[in-house]
Amino acid sequence: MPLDQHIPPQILPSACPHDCPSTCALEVERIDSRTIGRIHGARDNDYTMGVVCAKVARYAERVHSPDRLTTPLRRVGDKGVGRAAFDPVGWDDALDIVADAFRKAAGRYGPEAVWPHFYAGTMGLVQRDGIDRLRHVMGYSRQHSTICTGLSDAGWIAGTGSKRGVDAREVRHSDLIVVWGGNPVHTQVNFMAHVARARKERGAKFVVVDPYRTATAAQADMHLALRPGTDGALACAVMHVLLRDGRADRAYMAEYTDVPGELEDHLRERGPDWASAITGLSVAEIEAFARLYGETERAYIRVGYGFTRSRNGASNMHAVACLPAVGGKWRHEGGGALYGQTGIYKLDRTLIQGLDRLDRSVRVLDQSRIGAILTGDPRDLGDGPPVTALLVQNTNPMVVSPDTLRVREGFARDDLFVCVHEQFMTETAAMADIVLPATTFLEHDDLYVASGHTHLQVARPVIEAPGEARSNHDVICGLAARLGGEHPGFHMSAWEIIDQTLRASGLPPAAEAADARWIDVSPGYEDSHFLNGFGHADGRFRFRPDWASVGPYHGRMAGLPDHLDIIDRADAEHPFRLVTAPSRNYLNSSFTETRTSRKKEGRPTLKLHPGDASDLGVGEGDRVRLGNRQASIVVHATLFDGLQRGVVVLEGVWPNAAFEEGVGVNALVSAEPGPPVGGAVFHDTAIWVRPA
Ligand SMILES: Nc1nc2c(c(=O)[nH]1)N[C@H]1C(S)=C(S)[C@@H](COP(=O)(O)OP(=O)(O)OC[C@H]3O[C@@H](n4cnc5c(=O)[nH]c(N)nc54)[C@H](O)[C@@H]3O)O[C@H]1N2
Ligand SMILES: Nc1nc2c(c(=O)[nH]1)N[C@H]1C(S)=C(S)[C@@H](COP(=O)(O)OP(=O)(O)OC[C@H]3O[C@@H](n4cnc5c(=O)[nH]c(N)nc54)[C@H](O)[C@@H]3O)O[C@H]1N2
Ligand code: SF4
Ligand SMILES: [Mo]
Repeated sequence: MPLDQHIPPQILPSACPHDCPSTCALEVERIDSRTIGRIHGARDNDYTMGVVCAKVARYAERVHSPDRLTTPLRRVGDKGVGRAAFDPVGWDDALDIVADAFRKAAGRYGPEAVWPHFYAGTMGLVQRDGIDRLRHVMGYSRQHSTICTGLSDAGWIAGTGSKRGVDAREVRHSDLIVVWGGNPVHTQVNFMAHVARARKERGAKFVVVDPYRTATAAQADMHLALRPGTDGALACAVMHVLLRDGRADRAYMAEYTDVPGELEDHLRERGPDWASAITGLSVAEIEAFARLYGETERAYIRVGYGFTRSRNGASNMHAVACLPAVGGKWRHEGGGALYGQTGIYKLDRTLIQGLDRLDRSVRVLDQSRIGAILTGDPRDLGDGPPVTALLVQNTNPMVVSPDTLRVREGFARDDLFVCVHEQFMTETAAMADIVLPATTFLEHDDLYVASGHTHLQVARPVIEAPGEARSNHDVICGLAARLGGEHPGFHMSAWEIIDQTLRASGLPPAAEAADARWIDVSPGYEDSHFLNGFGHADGRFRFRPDWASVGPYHGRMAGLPDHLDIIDRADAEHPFRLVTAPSRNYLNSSFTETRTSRKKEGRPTLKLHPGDASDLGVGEGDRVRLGNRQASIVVHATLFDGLQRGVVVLEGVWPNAAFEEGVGVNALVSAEPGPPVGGAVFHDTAIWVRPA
C-alpha cells in the first residue's frame, strides 16, 4: 500500500455557511490539500453537540461535484440552455465585460440602473455582505432583503423590540417545548438534539404547531394541525384561556407590558370557539394546549419562520410573541421563547458593507419582487430608471423568488445584462451573460454569526479552490478596481477585513477567534429573558405595536393581536390552500445539484388528504395539475392524512426543470408584499387541484 494511504485524514475546524439557523461548528476531514472526507458536527460545541444534517455530512459530494463551476464563462448561445451555451473566458476579460456593462448602464440611466442582487447562499458576513460595499460606493440600487425574514422580523420586533431570546441550550431546563411553525428535523436538526435531551432527562412535553404532520410533528406529544395563516387566532384563544383560568401572570404583565387591561378586554371575544372556526382545530385541542401551556412555568416556544410566510405573517408572529408575556414565562429558567439571536451580535459592519458610503437617497428595490422589478412594474420603479444590469451572488432567484413566470420574463429581456457568480450552473446562472465560478466556505475565509445560537465563529479555508474559482470578496474587489470605486475594504484581504471588524467591535483579533473556534457572545440570562426590559424605549413588551414605525404597509395591520383576515382565502374556484415547505435534503435551492439529495427527494410531490383525493378521483402517485390565476404546474400526488382537508403541501424548492412543464412551485406564489414592511408569502396561496 502506498505510504500516503496510511496517513490519517486531518480534522480541521470550520463553520457551516448555509442559510440555516444552526450555523453548526464543524469538523472537516481533510484528505489532502484539494480533498475532504466526511464532515461532522463539533462534539465539544454545546449547541452543535456533534450533530449535523446528513446533507452537510456528505458535503464532499457537493464540493467535489463534477458540476462545480471552475472557470469564468461567457454566454454565446441562448439564455436558459445551460453549460452548452457558454464558452470559457479568462478572468480579466470576464471582469472587464461586466465592468463595461455596468458603466454603460450607469451612463445611460444613472447608477440606480445597476442592481447588485444577493442573499444568503453563504451566511459568512464578508462573502455575503461585501456586495453592499460595491453598491454603496458606486451608488447602485439598494436592496430591501425581504425574502426570508421580512415578515418574521417585523412581527417579533414589533412586540419585543429586539431580535434575541432565550438560549436554545436552556431547553434542557424546559418542561414544555413548543415548535411553532417550523420544522427543525428538516431545517435545523441540532435543535432536535436539545429537545431529545429535555425529553429524556426531565420528561419534557413536546408540541408542534404546523398545518401538516412534518417529520418534527411526527415526534410530538401533541400536534396542532391548523389551517395555514391562522396562528393569530390560535394564539389569541390560548391567551384568552390563560386569562380566563387564572393562568395569566398579571403581576408580570403589569410590570413588563404596555396595555394588559386593553388586551384582556380585546381577548374576551376571542376564545376557543372563535378560534376553532378559523383554525379548523377542535375546541378540545385548543383547550388542551392552552391548559398545558398555562400550567407549565418552564414553557419554551421555538418560533419558526414558516408560519410568517403569509400576508398576515407579521401579525401572527406578533400574536405568538405575546404568549410568553401573558403567561409570564420569561421569568423562568427554560421558559420564554426564541425566534432568533442575530440582534445580540454587536458587530461594526462599516468596513464589510461600506456603510460609511451609504446614501439613503438611493432607491431601494424589494428583493422578493424581482419579477415585477425586472419587468418594469411602476409600483416598484416609480419615476426611477429600469434595471438594466444585475450582479447576482449567493442566490438563485429564477427558482426561489415568488411569481416565477414574471421573474423568467424579466431575466429574458434582451436589454438586461446579467452577471451571476455561482458554484453551480443554476437556472439563474443559465440566464446570465457572464458566469463567474465561486469558492465554497471550505475554500475561503469568513466570519459567522448565528440565528439559532450565540456563538461567533471565524473559519479559515480547509482546501484549495478548484480550478479558477474565486471568492465573492475577490470578485467585488476586482469589479471595484475596474469601475474606479475607492474604499479601504477593496484593498484588504477577507482575513484583514475580518480582523479589523472584530477589533472595531471590541472582540479578539481574527487569528485568536479562529483558534478559539467559537466565541460565546450571549448577553447573559437576564437579557435573554428580557428581565432587564424589552427593546423598546419604555422597556415594555407591546401588545399594541406601533406598526407605523415598522413599515409602509402598516395600514393593513390590526392594533392588538388578532386573526388578520387578509390571506389568499380559499374560494369555490380555488378550494385548496398550498404550503410550500422546505424539504430535508435540499436547502432552499442548494443541494438540488447533488445526486444523493435528488435521489432521496425523488420528484416534486403533492401531499393530498385521502378524502380530497377521493373527491378528485386522484390515486397514489397520480399526476395532478395545480393552478391559480398566476400559473399552473404538474406534479405527482401522494395520499397523506396528516393535514386538514383543503390543505395541500409541496416540500422542496425544486428547480423548475424538475417539473414536467419546466415551471416550478413558485410560479403559483404571489409577489404581493406582506404588510407592514414587505416579505414573501410562500405559504399563502389558494389553488385548484385537478387530475392531470
Ligand atoms: N416555495 C418556496 N420558495 C422559497 C422558500 C420556501 O420555503 N418555499 N424559502 C425562501 C427562503 S426562506 C429563502 S432564504 C430563499 C433562499 O433562496 P436562495 O437565496 O436561492 O438560497 P440558497 O439555496 O441558500 O443559496 C443560493 C445560491 O447561493 C450559492 N452560493 C453559496 N455559497 C456561495 C458563495 O460563497 N458565493 C457565491 N457566489 N454563491 C454561493 C449556492 O450555490 C446557491 O445556488 O428561498 C425562498 N424560496
Ligand atoms: N433542509 C432544509 N433546511 C433549511 C432550509 C431548507 O430549505 N431545507 N431552509 C433554510 C432557511 S432559508 C430557513 S429561513 C429556515 C426555515 O426554517 P423553518 O422555520 O423550519 O421553515 P419554514 O419554511 O419557515 O417552514 C417550516 C414549517 O412552517 C409550516 N407552516 C407553513 N405555514 C404555516 C402556518 O400558517 N402556520 C404554522 N404554524 N406553520 C406553518 C410549514 O408547514 C413547515 O413545516 O430553514 C433553513 N434550513
Ligand atoms: S444543520 Fe444547518 S448549519 Fe448545521 S450543517 Fe446542516 S445546514 Fe449547516
Ligand atoms: Mo430563509
